[in-house]
Amino acid sequence: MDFSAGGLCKTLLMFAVVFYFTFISLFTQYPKCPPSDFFSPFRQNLTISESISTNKSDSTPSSSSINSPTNLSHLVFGLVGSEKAWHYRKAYIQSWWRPNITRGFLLLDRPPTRKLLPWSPMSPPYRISDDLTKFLNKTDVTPHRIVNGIWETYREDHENMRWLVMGDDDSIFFLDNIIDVLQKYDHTKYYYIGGHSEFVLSNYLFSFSQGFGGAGFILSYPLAKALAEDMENCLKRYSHLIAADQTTMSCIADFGLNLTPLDGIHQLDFRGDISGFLSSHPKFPLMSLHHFDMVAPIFPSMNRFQSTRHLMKAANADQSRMLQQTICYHRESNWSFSIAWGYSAHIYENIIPRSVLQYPIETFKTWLKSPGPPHYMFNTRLPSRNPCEAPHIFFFENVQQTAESNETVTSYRRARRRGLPPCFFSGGHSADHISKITVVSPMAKRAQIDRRSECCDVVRVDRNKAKVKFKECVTNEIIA
Ligand SMILES: *[C@@H]1O[C@H](CO)[C@@H](O)[C@H](O)[C@H]1NC(C)=O
Ligand SMILES: *[C@@H]1O[C@H](CO)[C@@H](O)[C@H](O)[C@H]1NC(C)=O
Ligand SMILES: *[C@@H]1O[C@H](CO)[C@@H](O)[C@H](O)[C@H]1NC(C)=O
Ligand SMILES: *[C@@H]1O[C@H](CO)[C@@H](O)[C@H](O)[C@H]1NC(C)=O
Ligand SMILES: *[C@@H]1O[C@H](CO)[C@@H](O)[C@H](O)[C@H]1NC(C)=O
Ligand SMILES: *[C@@H]1O[C@H](CO)[C@@H](O)[C@H](O)[C@H]1NC(C)=O
Ligand SMILES: CC(=O)N[C@H]1CO[C@H](CO)[C@@H](O)[C@@H]1O
Repeated sequence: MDFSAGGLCKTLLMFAVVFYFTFISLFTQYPKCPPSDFFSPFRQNLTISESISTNKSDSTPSSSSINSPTNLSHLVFGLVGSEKAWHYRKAYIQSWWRPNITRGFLLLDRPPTRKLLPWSPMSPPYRISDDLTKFLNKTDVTPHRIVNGIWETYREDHENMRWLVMGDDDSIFFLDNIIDVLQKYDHTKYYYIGGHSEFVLSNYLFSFSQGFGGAGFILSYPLAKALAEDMENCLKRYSHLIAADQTTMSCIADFGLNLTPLDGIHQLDFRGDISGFLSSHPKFPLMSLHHFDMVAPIFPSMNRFQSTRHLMKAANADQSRMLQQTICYHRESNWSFSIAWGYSAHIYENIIPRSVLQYPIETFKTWLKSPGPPHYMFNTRLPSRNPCEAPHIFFFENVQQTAESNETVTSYRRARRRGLPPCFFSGGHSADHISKITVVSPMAKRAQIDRRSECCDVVRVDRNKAKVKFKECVTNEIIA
């Protein structure tokens, strides 16, 4: 959801009005609703799902398939787009969509023009969204169309669906990680999984309780069904709201549910160079990235689409390590290495603790003009020209996997000269001569996705190269 910086005051005002009406309507309407009417469908369906999940001894085929591990066939995607933008945004979706394997639909506002036909088999199949103008008696129904996408996707395909994933036509999803994360949740229970905005003000203006739709949000089957079947009421109930994600959140809240926010789902409400953010990703599997149109290309000397495809090269080799920050030290020269696997590698000419390196360097700008800090939902480091604080920066170049050695080797190439003298405080060991870093990691995907980071050793530093090897941390190993 975009709104211009100039319109901030107007937006604030609008939201004040919207919240006022929401507040009023909450307190005037709901007491009139017979409570049984309002909650009984929810209760009833909860009971059904509970009985399924608790009756584990039941060995009918339907029950065993309910307990089998979640895989890609259980996910259905609803991607809301527009015909106009699809001409170029299809490149984002095609970078991760697996034709004939990923289930789901692209929901377009109008039929594709001849230029898009015949429809590419590499794209998700498309459907044309319902016209809601008569139903809502409104001319601009864009936010409602987005919400109604939940129903439109559900009605097309929900057989054996466990999770409904809603996103935009420029949402980039990391399917293997999404599956790994969802396997930890019971799909027969009610779940509304999503992500906050990184920009504090976006959460404040829209809601801290909503999943931002561009980053993608995920509904478990019972919730998707309940919401889809209640869609007409939902749209009517909140027809005064002007933001889709807020409408979705409001309707879900009425089922008694709150957001489960996850750290791997990224709206990317930034402007400019987001390399600092991507280089200090939180310790959580990367699930989605959004707003690639709004930020600078993430790799130097590549455009946005090339950058997306390049990032996916690493993701296709090993999603479990994607962007995961791994830190180790080279004592002989007092250097710190910080690797954001598949994206970047940094060398600092100083020993800097992990507690500091976990903060992104603020290479990016705020999404909107922000009156003052806090701008972000995390701490940042300011870019520095101090040779003891400024990293040498390398970007992902290549990935290779060799079955004999069971290893994945990624390489990272220096982006530009740092243009600073060495850090004298730590011994004056310049890293200017390093032009490439290779990182060796196990080929097996990392299973312990939500606990500690991996450890690493700097195994070699020679004339122009450095080599880093990942390993599991020894019990209670201190990375310092
Ligand atoms: C659980 O399974 C048993 C037998 O398999 C069945 O008799 C019982 O009704 C089931 N309970 C529920 C709550 O479905
Ligand atoms: C996914 O799980 C279902 C069982 O729910 C199974 O029938 C199917 O073969 C699995 N698909 C893959 C690709 O593993
Ligand atoms: C998808 O499946 C259809 C029919 O089974 C086939 O004709 C088509 O070539 C497949 N597309 C891709 C990209 O594999
Ligand atoms: C539709 O909206 C217009 C203007 O807001 C109003 O005059 C008209 O009565 C509405 N029609 C219906 C059917 O609600
Ligand atoms: C590769 O790794 C897998 C699992 O980590 C292991 O089972 C296999 O024996 C390894 N193969 C070689 C050649 O080391
Ligand atoms: C590392 O830096 C410390 C000061 O922080 C210094 O005392 C030490 O001699 C340096 N080690 C090397 C090998 O330069
Ligand atoms: C809200 C909701 O989805 N309610 C459904 C619960 O399940 C019954 C059937 O058992 C449906 O009729 C309700 O619509």
